Amino acid sequence: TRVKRRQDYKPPEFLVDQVKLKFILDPSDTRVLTKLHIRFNTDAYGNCDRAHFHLDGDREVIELVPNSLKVDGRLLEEGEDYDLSKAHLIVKNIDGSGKGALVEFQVSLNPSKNTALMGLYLSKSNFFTQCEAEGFRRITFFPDRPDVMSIFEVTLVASKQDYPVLLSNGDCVESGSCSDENYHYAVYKDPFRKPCYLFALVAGKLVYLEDWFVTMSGKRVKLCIYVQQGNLPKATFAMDCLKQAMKWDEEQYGREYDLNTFNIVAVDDFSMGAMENKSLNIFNSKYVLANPETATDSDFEAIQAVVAHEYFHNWTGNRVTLRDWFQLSLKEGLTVFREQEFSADMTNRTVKRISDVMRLRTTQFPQDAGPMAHPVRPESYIEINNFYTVTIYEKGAEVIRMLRNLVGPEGFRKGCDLYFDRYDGMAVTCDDWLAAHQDANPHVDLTPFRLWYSQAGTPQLCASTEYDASQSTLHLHLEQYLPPTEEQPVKEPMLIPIKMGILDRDGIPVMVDVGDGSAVESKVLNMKESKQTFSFYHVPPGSRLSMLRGFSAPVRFAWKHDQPSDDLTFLMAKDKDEFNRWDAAQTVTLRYILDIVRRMPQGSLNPDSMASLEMSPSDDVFEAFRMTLLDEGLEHRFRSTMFVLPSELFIAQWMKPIRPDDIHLARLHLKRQLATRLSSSFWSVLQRLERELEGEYRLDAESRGKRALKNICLEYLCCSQDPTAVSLALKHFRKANNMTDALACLNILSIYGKEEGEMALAEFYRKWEHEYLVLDKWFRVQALVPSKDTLSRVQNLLEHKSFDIKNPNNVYALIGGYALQNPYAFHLADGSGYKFVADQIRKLDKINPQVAARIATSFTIWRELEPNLRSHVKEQLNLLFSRNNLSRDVSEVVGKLIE
Ligand code: HT7
Ligand code: ZN
Repeated sequence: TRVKRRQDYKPPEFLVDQVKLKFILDPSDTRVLTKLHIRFNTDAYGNCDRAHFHLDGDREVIELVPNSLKVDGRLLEEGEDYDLSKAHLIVKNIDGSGKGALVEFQVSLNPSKNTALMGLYLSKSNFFTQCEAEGFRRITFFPDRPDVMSIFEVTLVASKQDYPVLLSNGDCVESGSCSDENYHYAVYKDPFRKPCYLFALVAGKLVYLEDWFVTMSGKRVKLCIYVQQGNLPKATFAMDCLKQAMKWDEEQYGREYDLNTFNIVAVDDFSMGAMENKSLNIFNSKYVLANPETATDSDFEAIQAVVAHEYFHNWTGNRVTLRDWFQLSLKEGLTVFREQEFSADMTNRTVKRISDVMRLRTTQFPQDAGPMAHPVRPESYIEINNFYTVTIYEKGAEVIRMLRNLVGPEGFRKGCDLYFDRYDGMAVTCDDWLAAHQDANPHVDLTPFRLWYSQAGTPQLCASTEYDASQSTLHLHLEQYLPPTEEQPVKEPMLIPIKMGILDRDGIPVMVDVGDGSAVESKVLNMKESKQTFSFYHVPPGSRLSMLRGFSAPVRFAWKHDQPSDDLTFLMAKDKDEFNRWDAAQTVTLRYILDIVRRMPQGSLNPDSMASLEMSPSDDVFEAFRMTLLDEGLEHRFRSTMFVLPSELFIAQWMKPIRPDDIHLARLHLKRQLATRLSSSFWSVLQRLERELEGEYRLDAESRGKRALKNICLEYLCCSQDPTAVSLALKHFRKANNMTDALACLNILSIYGKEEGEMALAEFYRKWEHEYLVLDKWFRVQALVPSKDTLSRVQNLLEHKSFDIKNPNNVYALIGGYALQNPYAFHLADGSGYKFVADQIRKLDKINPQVAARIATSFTIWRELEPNLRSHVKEQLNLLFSRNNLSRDVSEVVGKLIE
């Protein structure tokens, strides 16, 4: 298998100025007539006499129609004038003077066989495309790389009756009936040059919701969301989000939309969230369709985020695109960052930050610490589809956030303006991005910052303090350490911005005075060395530090000597930085859970012995949680988030070797203790919120916060094995007028109820049997039950008539839920969970390798597991790897895991 390396980049030999495509659409025999106006790249290579033009083409799915290949009208002969290999078409001896040539050919495809959902495929009998990253080569022969940018003109021809809607990028410039009256056609022109990964077409029976947006310069843009018949009312929320995003991008970045139409199309079969094809975004239907009965509050928030993300790509990704796929984070990290800020402005800034950080710490940190670690700008890959990772996306966004903090909001805006100005219409690199910011901010030296792009791994930051009472001076000693990774055995110290503050013993902020004449409530320390000391003056005795406020850098922070729990409960109650109040709660609970696990010999914890376990957090911990729960001055949503204990995957990062069962049981023990000790407070908050939420469902932020807090109270009460609470959950489940409450109760009942859980699951299925997106929730809830019996339930559900293994959403809900999000059920002592997942990976690999490879990442932490589990995983990985015909996707992941 060929490894691609960043340092091997060479500009394309031929450029394609214009692409004309004509699709004659048919489910099993689609014809694509391709005309390419090409020219030798004299800018990069000067003049030459003749050169070979290399086109990518996946010959497993596309076939060159015999006698169709011509250059400047001359029919070419195979062998003599062109060669075909498994993945290429090479047209020989094209003029190299830069004068240009017209290459024409026809290919045939069978979309009905395309289960990989890459290239042209069918979903519910409609045609869709997905070209990022390398799907265009499954549609026609083409130099399939992002630095070849062309003007596209696309003609679609299809049966009028079966495909009344015909869409492609840009504006429809012509349409009508064909000579055979059963067929019609539409011609689309996109005036912007674009790489082929942004090409899209859609054809089928769809209806649309229409609206308008007037841009800042007064241009009227037509907005359409296409869905299947019957789903129109579910598209209104996404439409509102789109308009919010368009306005926000104008206000925050001065970016205006550039075409007359913007279309979104929803599809049920899609490997990822959505795709930013120029003016024709294609979305996984779960990020478009919503109403309160079928979608939860979190679904609504996810829709808002994804609609905005794809829209923002119009500038960050489309207008300014990538030179090569190693630069993927240039568009993805930046666009995630833009979406995070948009969502923070639209919802609750602290809660959004907390949920983004939770995700980073639960999924990206383990990736960065294991065999799948890679830098934000990778150096090599085998299959680019494997690099749509939390590191590229979420860590990439953290890097942008640090950059903005480093140059300040105005400096950042100047840097962005320069970036868009300088590189509009070009295919560029992360270095170009940094160069724009450096040039816009000459007073800041960004050189040390560059390491964030090139070094993999999560820096560990260790702190200790020394207080000099005679001078009222506090010395903060910091040490950073970046563990070596396979590709980078020696790492350099990073530039780590640490936002911090000081609180006196009453919790009043102490002005941070580092002796530079400024005194501020919150200060950013820019740590550059591997060891560094910062001194603070005029610090009263008994003061405490609040470190890494707002999670100002993606690092693992720890004090050299554990903070006493009363320091943490003090911060929970008093920190001016709400994020750090939450983080203090995470630390206090994490420490307690780890304490139990470390003190108990392996295997001594079991579900029955937990009740008699004589360990308990100190009273001040319970009190701090009680105060938070009852504090009416805090937003409901924030209060509910404070009660989300650190996830099992996060806890595992602090334990070696990992004992998943013990982590689960210790966490459950803490949850039960909190539930029992705070029971009357949970009841009173719950009852009050029940009253307040009575009546019609409302989607506003305040009501969403109330529902979140109400449902977490109910969850704790059920966790304390209070039978009244379980009956109440069943009652709530039955009378719920919205999916948020119904699903929360279903979840609670399936975990803490007995027959109530089974009843609720059966009732839920009967009610939603015909709602595909709701059934996904039903599959996921069952996959997430933390029980040793979950495996057999998941196995049975695979055979369920509503489950379709070809549908990625179904797979992620059931198999992904089990393997990636339910450690207690997945890590079974006899290894049967691993065998099951490995079997599914083999099956999925034949259908959709990209999805199979994602499921395979469930083994990322296997080397850290306790020996028995480790040996079971190893056996499965070896078996998987020994198999012939694995896709590049799965073999790259499994190969890295066993390396
Ligand atoms: N840029 C999009 C990436 C994407 C994708 C990649 C591989 C295979 C299928 C895919 N669908 C979408 C998504 C985004 O970040 O906006
Ligand atoms: Zn994206």
